[in-house]
Parts: sequence; structure tokens; C-alpha cells
Amino acid sequence: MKAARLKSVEFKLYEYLINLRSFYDSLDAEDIIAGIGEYVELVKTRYYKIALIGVFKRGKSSLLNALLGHGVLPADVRPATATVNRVTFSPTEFAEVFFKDGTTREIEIDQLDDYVSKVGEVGRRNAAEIDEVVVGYPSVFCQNYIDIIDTPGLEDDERMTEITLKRIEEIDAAIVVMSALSPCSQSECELIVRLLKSRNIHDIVFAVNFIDCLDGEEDIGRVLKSVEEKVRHYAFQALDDEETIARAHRILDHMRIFGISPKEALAAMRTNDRNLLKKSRFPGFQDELYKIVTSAQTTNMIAKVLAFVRDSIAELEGRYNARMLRLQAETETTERALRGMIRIREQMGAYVDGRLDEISRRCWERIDAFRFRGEHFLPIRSMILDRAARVRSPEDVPAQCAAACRAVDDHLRAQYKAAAADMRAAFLEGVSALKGVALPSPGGKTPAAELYEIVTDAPPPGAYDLAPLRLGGPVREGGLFIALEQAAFAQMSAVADRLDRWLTEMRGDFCRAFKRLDSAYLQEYQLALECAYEERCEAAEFLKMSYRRNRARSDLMFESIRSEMEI
Ligand SMILES: Nc1nc2c(ncn2[C@@H]2O[C@H](COP(=O)(O)OP(=O)(O)O)[C@@H](O)[C@H]2O)c(=O)[nH]1
Ligand SMILES: [Mg+2]
Repeated sequence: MKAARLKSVEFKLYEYLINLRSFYDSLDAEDIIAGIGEYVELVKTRYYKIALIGVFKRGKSSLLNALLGHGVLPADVRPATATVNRVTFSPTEFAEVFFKDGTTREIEIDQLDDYVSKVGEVGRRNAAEIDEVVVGYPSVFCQNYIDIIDTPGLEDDERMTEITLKRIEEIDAAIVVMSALSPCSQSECELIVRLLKSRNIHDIVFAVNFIDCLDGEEDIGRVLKSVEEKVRHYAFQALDDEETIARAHRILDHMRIFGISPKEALAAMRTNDRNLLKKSRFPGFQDELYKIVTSAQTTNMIAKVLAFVRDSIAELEGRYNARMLRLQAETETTERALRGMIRIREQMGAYVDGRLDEISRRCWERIDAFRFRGEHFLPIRSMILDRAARVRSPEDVPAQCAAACRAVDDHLRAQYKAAAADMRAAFLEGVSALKGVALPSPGGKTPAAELYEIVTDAPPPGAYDLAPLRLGGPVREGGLFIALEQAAFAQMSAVADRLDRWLTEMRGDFCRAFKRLDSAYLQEYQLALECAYEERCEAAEFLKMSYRRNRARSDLMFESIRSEMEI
């Protein structure tokens, strides 16, 4: 791809990631948002990690030192490297040790031997506790965010092998380091296959060291050719899945293989020996490696970001669907509750009305018995007749009359009390029946309990507060019965009025209490449910819209990046 086109893709990716962030914001995908931050950084820096990998004592550390132009890291005839050492660019030299327990320590560069080398007791002890050593160095090679990682190497001991293989998962490219004297051992070939299988490794460069031990140009050419053939042969035999085979073709068809002598290169740098440096073939290798790495940096970054975007879009779709389903389920539940609430309110209203009518009918019967004389008429008449029958002479009249008055008065008083008690009982029974109606009871108080309180707290129909029964005018013998009867009837209708007033007041109280109850929380509850329902509907609509809009925008951008890259 042309540089200008790469730049445009890079720019689009950056914009895309920033857009993606707002997309995820609406879905609370904080983990993905954090990931986006890392990839935004990656677009800016194109950070790239390349690791030296191979069997021990093949000159990995020597090669790295030659790249740095100095003997920074320990190299030895004995296996020397015991830790993973990452060299990163820094204008001033530093070394920082990251321990497995999470602590870190800054050390001097010349103390490195004590930490990264397994030669010597101190180094061996320290190395076991170390996760990684980071060496900052003003290396031209490492500027522009390229880190080189030196590994302990395979085959030396199991722990070193494990430390090395673990790193394969996090690198972008590998330099496989072999010796020209014994290249392509079984474990080297296995290692190469393993590197080819790793999805994140986009480049593999082959460095065949120790060419100074070979017999001139021809011999070097022969060894390199044989390494190339062996590696290809072994790899394509060992690989079986399509994706890996395609990657292997890309990496192995035009194999980047170099015969070099890091040892001679280092010696030449020390002594400023131009001829020896040329003989080491190191400058050519270094230039090529730099070109490979810098051009891979961008494509590698693009591939990584695209892979991340593709994965996160898939992840997001899953989350969106799950969220949508949850919202829909919540909406349905709320809607059901709301419908239930409306029904309950209607039923409750109808029920209270029906009950009240029933109660009133019972009360009216009692009241009518007084107003239309009903069952009280005969007993009162017989009381009066009884007293009238005792009149023997006109002198008896006042006494019998007073006794009749008292008897009728007592009778009416008792009947009035009984009627009042029964009317009150009718209300209480009606309220008790309400207890059977299933209603929500916020605050622990049921509507029935509340109404019950209202009835019991209401003043009773009252004590007998009518004036005692009195006869109007002088009582004459003939008109006695009629006067007494009329007075009794007047008293009865006064009682009826009194009871009627109480019933009207009670009904009013009852209805008002029910309305208060209904609006205090049944209606309130319904309103809350209505709000919740609307909120959920709106949230679902908003989610759907923002997802669709973002998704469409995201697809469009993704398509434009892809088409740009394919051209
Ligand atoms: N003759 C020769 N010796 C080398 C070359 N590269 C490294 N060595 C030596 O091989 C030994 C092991 O090197 P080292 O870099 O420690 O290997 P590592 O274990 O792979 O890191 C050291 O003594 C180096 O000096 C080379 O190209 N030619
Ligand atoms: Mg080493």
C-alpha cells in the first residue's frame, strides 16, 4: 500500500475508534471503551514488539547487542540469559526490574548481569523472581515505538523454555535465531511451526548466526538455501488449517533469511573495523530488518485495530440483543402490572359502590320502620291501650297518661338504640367483607383496615337526644289516645330523621374515605406504573435508534476502510 493511502486509512481508523467510543457509551460497555483507549494509542504510536527467539547459545543476546551497537546485555559461551529483557527507546539509559510480586526496582545498566544472567549465583537467584527487565536505551533501532525482546531460549532448561514460549502470545514479530553450524534442529522447526500458528505474529525473520565459522560466500549461500528448504518443508507438512497455511505462505514464500555474525559485528563496532563489519554482514541485515519492521508497523497496527473492531462489534451486538430482550421483558411485566392495577381500581370502585348500596338498603329498612311506623306501631298502640284500660275515673288520667308516655318513650329509646347499633354493624360487616378483596397494601395498611377505622371512629348514631315524649295541651279523657298516638308518631319520625342524617353522613364519609384511599396510593401506584412503562418503552426505542444509527455509521466507515485497503 502507498504511504498516502496508509495515512488515510490510519486517519479513518482513528476517527472510527473515536466514533466507536460514543457508540459504546450508550451501552455501558466500559470494558470495551477501555480497550478502545488502548487501540487509539496504538494508532498513534504503532507500538510494535519483536522478539528474539531460538534455542539457547545461538547468539540471540549477541545479536541484540549488535543491534544496539554495544554489549548492553550479557552474552556468554554458557547459557547467559535467564529473564525476558525488553529493550525500549529512551534518550537516557536506564534499567528497571519488574518482579513477579508486582514490585519494581530501578538498577544501573552495569548491574544488569546480576539480574538477567544465570551465570553466577546472584543472577540465578534474582532471575527466578523476575517477570521482565526493561532496558531503556538510546537505540536508533528502537525509536518510533519498537521494542526488542531478548528471551532465555529453548532447550536449556524447562523453566527457560516456558518463559520463552509464554512471550509468543504477546509479540508482533519474531526473529528466529539459529546457528549456521547446526541449523534447523527438531526443536527449532517445532518452534517455527508454533510461531506460524500464532495469530498475532505477522512477521518472522530468520537470522542464521555464526557465519564466520563457515567457509566463505559459497558455503554461506548453501547453508541459507538448505535452511530455507528445510523450514518450508517441515512447516507445510506440519500445518493443516487453512488460515495458518495462508499465513505460512505469506511469511515463507519470500523468506526473509540472513546469514550474519553478531560476534564479528560487535568486535568491529568496538574497534571501528570497517572490513570486519562488512564481513559480518550485519549492516545489511540491520537495514533490512529496520525496513521490514517500520513497514510492518503500520499494516500490523491496522490489522490489529480491524480485528479488535470486528470482535467488539460482534460482542456489542450480543450485548445489545441481551439488553433489548431484558428491556422488552421488563416492559411487558410493567404493562401487565399496570393493566392489573387498572382492573383492580375498577373492581374496587364497583365493589365499594355495590357494598354501600347493600348496607344502605339494610339501614333504610330500619329507618322506614320508624318513618312509616312499621313494626313499632302495634306495640306502641297496645302500650297506650293498656294504660287507657286502667283509667277508672278522670282522676286516673294524668297518672296513666304519664305512665303511657314513659312506656312509649322507653320503648322508642330501646328501638332507636337497637336500630343504630344494627346500622353501624351493617357498615362494619360491609367493611369486613372488603378484607377478602386482594389489594396492594403499601405501608402495611389494607384499604379495608383504613375504612374500618373510619367507621369505628365515626360518632355513633348518637344517644337518644330527642326531647322526651310530651303531650301537647291539656289531656282530656276522650282525646287522650289520639294525642298520645300523635306524639309517639312525631317522635318516631324524629328518630327516623336522626338515623337518616347519620346514614347520609356515614355514606359521605365512606365514599370520601374510599376516594382518598384510591388517590392516596392506588392511583399513585398506577401513575408510577404508567411512568415506569413509558420510561422502559422510551429506553428501548432510544437504544434501538442509537444502536441502528451507530451501527449504520460504523458499517459505512468499516466498509470504506476495507475498500481503501483492498485497492
Ligand atoms: N563465532 C561466533 N560466536 C558467536 C556468534 N554469535 C554469538 N556467539 C557466541 O555464542 C555464545 C552465545 O551467545 P549468546 O548471545 O549468549 O547466545 P544466546 O544464548 O542465544 O543469547 C557467546 O559466547 C557469543 O559470543 C557468532 O556469530 N559467531
Ligand atoms: Mg541470551
